Amino acid sequence: MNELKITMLGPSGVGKTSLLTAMYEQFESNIGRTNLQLTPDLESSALLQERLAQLQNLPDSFETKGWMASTENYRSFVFDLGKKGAMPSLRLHFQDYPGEWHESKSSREDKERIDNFVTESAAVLIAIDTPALMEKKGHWHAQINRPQQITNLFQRVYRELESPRLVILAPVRCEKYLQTEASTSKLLKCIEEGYAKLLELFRSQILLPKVVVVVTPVQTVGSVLFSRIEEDEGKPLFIFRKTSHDAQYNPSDSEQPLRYLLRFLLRLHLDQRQWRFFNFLRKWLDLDKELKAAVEEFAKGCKTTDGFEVLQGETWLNIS
Ligand SMILES: Nc1nc2c(ncn2[C@@H]2O[C@H](COP(=O)(O)OP(=O)(O)OP(=O)(O)O)[C@@H](O)[C@H]2O)c(=O)[nH]1
Ligand SMILES: [Mg+2]
Repeated sequence: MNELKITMLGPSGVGKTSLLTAMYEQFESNIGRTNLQLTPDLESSALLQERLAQLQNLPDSFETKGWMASTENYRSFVFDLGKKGAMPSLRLHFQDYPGEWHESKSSREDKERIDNFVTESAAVLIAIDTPALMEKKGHWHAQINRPQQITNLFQRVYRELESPRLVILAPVRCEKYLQTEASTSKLLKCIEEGYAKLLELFRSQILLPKVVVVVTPVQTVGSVLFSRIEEDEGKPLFIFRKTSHDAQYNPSDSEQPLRYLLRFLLRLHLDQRQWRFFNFLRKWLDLDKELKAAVEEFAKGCKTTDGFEVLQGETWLNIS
């Protein structure tokens, strides 16, 4: 089966694995009407179940620390996409590594592996710890989200790109900032500022025609709001609170990155140009009109308001 790789990019603890979990979970619960099925392989399925249980059972008040050592090893999550009850036609391979690999203390090999993941990926999802970006005028942003290092990574990897690529900026833990229109536009403004150099690189003459950049704020839990930052020996603890003791797990828009991904792939399929990287996509949906219609229906649900924005490369998302 043809396989496409996607990298979950971001330092330790920003929420890569939770984002992936929520994305799959909401795909499953939102997809009801469409004739699509996303099936995790054995290993991925077990891990997703455990991570989902964690997200569903967060305590009333808890903290996250951007500086904690990862407890996870490199994992890849494999999903097969197809019609319900039919043989799948495309394998999506999400590479989810421990964010620790970005740190100076990690080995050169580990750092190189991240570059290699991005090199071979059709799409990259950058998980952004939103409170670190927004609170205290972004005081903790550099330390926790490492935007400069991420920019450097793309400077190394996105050279002489042969085919288009999709970059999704996914602010997570952003419940608090999506409450009003004013705070939502502030979130977008802070992303443009906090990732100014990265976005400038993508907007450069050579990359602009090839790189699609979208912002998709994802509420992986929904019922938890950022409350405050406490400092412990100069290190930040981000304290979160449930909106009420019995507030239920209530994720919102977590499947949106997948909708954008499929929209991009459908567009490449329709394009019919020869891209070495995506050659197999030209035939992907030719034999199965129903699958094509299902992918199209799902892709049409990409949001473009309430904090969602296509920053560049709109033509690569045009499927009409
Ligand atoms: N407030 C809040 N906390 C979350 C949310 N999602 C995840 N968390 C917490 O953040 C912690 C870290 O998230 P992970 O998804 O494991 O982060 P990661 O980027 O995969 O980290 P590494 O695997 O170490 O690189 C989790 O253990 C959760 O408790 C969310 O939507 N809101
Ligand atoms: Mg992880």
